Amino acid sequence: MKKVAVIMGSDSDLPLMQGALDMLGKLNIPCEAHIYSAHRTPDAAADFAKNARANGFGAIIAGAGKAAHLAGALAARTTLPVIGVPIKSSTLDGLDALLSTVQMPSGMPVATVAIDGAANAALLAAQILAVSDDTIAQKLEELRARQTEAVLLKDRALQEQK
Ligand code: RP5
Repeated sequence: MKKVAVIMGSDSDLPLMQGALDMLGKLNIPCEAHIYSAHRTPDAAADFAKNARANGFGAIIAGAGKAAHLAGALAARTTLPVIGVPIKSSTLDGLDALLSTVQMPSGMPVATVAIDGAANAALLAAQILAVSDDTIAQKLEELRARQTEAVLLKDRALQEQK
């Protein structure tokens, strides 16, 4: 099975990015987490991205805050799908990170999820791998079914309050 990389710009991003790691764990998808910064460790970030496909990764999740260029910097050095997570870690409430992550030039896509959307990034990575992996596809179906059931249970509880 292909691995998913979860890269974050700082250790201060870990509490938020843990949401992606937890979701990948729930789906039994092997993953590796690293702290690499587009600005503070540009060479390490570039080396990771350049070698990611050869090292068995199928998708990269990149979370960063402020001037969040990490996802774009990784995407520039690999043709693996890169999913950006803009992180709310500044006085601008994450809008800075959202724009820095999502506004990629044409020819260089980053699939950007919502501000702080780490769990959704993991789900999207799983859905990408599931295109050619039936085990992950099955796990995703099961997760969706549980999610549906949980919402319907809440609806039933609401109806009983009336
Ligand atoms: C970004 O700056 C990081 O991704 C983090 O969200 C933010 C603050 O980093 P620290 O100063 O806490 O290391 O590069």
